[in-house]
Amino acid sequence: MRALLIIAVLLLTSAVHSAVVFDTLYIIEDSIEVSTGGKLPYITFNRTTTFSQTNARLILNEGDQLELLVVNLDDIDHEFEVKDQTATYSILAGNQLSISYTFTSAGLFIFRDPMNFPDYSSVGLSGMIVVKNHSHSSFYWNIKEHKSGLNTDVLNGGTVDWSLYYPEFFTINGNSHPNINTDVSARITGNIGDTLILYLANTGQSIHPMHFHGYHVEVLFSSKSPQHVGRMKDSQGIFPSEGVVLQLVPDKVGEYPVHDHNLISTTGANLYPLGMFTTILITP
Ligand SMILES: [Cu+2]
Repeated sequence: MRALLIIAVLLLTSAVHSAVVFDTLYIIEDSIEVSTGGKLPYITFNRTTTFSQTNARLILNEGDQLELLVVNLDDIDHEFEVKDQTATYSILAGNQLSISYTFTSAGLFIFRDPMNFPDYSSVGLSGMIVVKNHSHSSFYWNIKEHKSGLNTDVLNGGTVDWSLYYPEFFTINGNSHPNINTDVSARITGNIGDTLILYLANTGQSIHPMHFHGYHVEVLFSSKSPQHVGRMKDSQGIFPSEGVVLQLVPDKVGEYPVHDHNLISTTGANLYPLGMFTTILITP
């Protein structure tokens, strides 16, 4: 009886905090501008029918039920999945599909097109679902690298030889240095003693060891290596398809660099510094 009562209370508590969230993602093919000024063919999940260089992110609270409509505005058939969930859905060119998900635990989850993986995911079709259990200032990094010829091959229906993958461009939310610092959702800003939460999704195919100068961060979540939770780090390697949540509590003022410690990732077409390089800005 007592156990039943506890279960009833738990159900009631979760019902109070959770909500049904309706959202739509539009699959749109276009191109993004790379750091050297050229264009790269690209497909993204967008929040509206207008193409955006930044992939969509969906922000939920723990326990929320997501009612998601995915609309394929591309002339190519696509698929949809949330990584680590078993179901994969086919969405033919010009069609749409409603999908329901419930996220019972906080963290970071990658959604993507798994068709011919990693081809379509790598040309842009991968975004993040953030599931929160806090109200702290939060920052979001969809980190990715790009090889221009590969994107052209995928979009033309050609085959890709991944053994020849030497990416040339490196982005956070579709931007490279110095434009990352103008993305207020990406640039870490705050005051001494704040609790700042950083959500990182690696939607590329390379490992990205991110180095935080000036401060240490605590690992709150890793989809790949949960044993890292609780560790204090100044560098955190993010593996392909991994979602990581980090917490930064600044202890001093200043502007400090954050960059990918694999230094090719701080370049664009071999020019430095045009890649994954940004700064943290902390004020009193
Ligand atoms: Cu460094």
